[in-house]
Amino acid sequence: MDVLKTKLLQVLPQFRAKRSALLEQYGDVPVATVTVEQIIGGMRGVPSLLCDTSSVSPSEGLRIRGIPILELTDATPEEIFFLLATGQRPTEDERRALSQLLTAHATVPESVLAVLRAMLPDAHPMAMLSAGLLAMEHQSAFRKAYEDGTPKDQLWEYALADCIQLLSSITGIAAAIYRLKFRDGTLIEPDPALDWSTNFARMLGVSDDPAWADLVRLYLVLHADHEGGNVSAFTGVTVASALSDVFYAISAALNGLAGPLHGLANQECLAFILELRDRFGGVPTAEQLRDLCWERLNNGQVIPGYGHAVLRVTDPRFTAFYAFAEKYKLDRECIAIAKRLYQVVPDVLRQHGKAKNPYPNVDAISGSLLYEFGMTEFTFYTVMFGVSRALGICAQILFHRMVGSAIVRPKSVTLDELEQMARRAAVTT
Ligand code: CMX
Repeated sequence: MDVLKTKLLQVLPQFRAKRSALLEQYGDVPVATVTVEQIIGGMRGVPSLLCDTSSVSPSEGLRIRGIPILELTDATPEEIFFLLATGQRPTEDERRALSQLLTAHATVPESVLAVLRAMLPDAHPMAMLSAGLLAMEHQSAFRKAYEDGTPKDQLWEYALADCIQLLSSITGIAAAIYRLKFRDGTLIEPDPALDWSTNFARMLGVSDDPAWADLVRLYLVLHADHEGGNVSAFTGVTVASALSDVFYAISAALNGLAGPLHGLANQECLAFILELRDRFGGVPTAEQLRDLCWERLNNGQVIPGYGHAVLRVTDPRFTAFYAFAEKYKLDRECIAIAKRLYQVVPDVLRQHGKAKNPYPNVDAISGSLLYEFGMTEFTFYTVMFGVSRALGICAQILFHRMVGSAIVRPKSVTLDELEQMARRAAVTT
């Protein structure tokens, strides 16, 4: 039995007992209210989803299973996945065993390569990643188990098998997309002796610098999960709640991550930084940046990499990347511009007065680091994000299958119904 399944079997009774006790003791206790503004405004802040893998607080940012992300910056992505899924950090033996599992299928099947090759030259790398995962769906152990009538409380075991298969393939698929689209089309074979992220760094073939492999590791750690309410996690978990398998669910999640207000923001952010570099012939002064930011805001454009739906402080993941740049003394133009923007933008956004959070999110610097090492094709950046986020969404789906969560089905209301509800509520309050 694989190392993760062994641990999950140990923690499964606790997960189920905790959920059942909550339902039994407090099932009908109201814990929140919802305003008209929240219903119209993307359900912002409504506590209506269960996500045990991670949490994001406005004042502190991301915690993975209760551990602040800044305490996990030396971990490998395998450790993070183990922690997300089980709630416990792995021992060294467990980490190594999981690493072997996750690198076992990094060679991309010919059938998947054929799909990638058949896509048009202007296909976005995210569309290719999503399609590549769908092309693997026929392998789903979960779908087969469901069709065979496996009892619902055992389905999680097959979801786990799919997660391992998907995660061990996604690095190879992503690297293949990069090589096919942006390099000479030759693929670099995985090395089974290397761990998940080092293999990914190697298969991309961007740089031999050990700092590059360290950056890919950190990138995959920092983007792995960000609770359950963001577009990609919510989408993935919702699709899986219909008992669609993990290949369908992660492919759907990636389609949401591809949006410019979500995962694509890192691409937009680097485009912004390059625009600044080209316009000012290098690193602009603080004054020039301030003027340019106001110009954008006055044109109704956002400042990419700044603001957040939940956070109200500098994103700790930005802080971790910033520290990485300092550690490796990375100070070429893009990083220098990202750092200078950090000195300027929060004040500008505060004065502008619209954004609830004037501070940087992770995207404000992540792309500049990739660019520094020679990954200059920024339409690929969201694929890097997607490979990482697949860890968290897989862990979230696993949790829901383990505890037997219901299909997601909130109630929608029409504008007229909402108006009537609001009128009635206004009279009684
Ligand atoms: N620049 C300019 N205006 C901004 C802004 C920014 N960086 N961030 C927020 N605002 C504006 C919003 O557009 C909104 O304006 P309207 O009322 O005219 O629609 C207003 O401020 C209030 O927005 P908010 O409540 O502070 O932020 P939201 O929760 O609506 O949106 C986010 C959050 C991230 C989409 C938004 O801050 C944004 O567009 N940022 C730039 C893009 C970005 O960096 N995205 C990456 C997010 C990380 C991720 O999810 O992956």
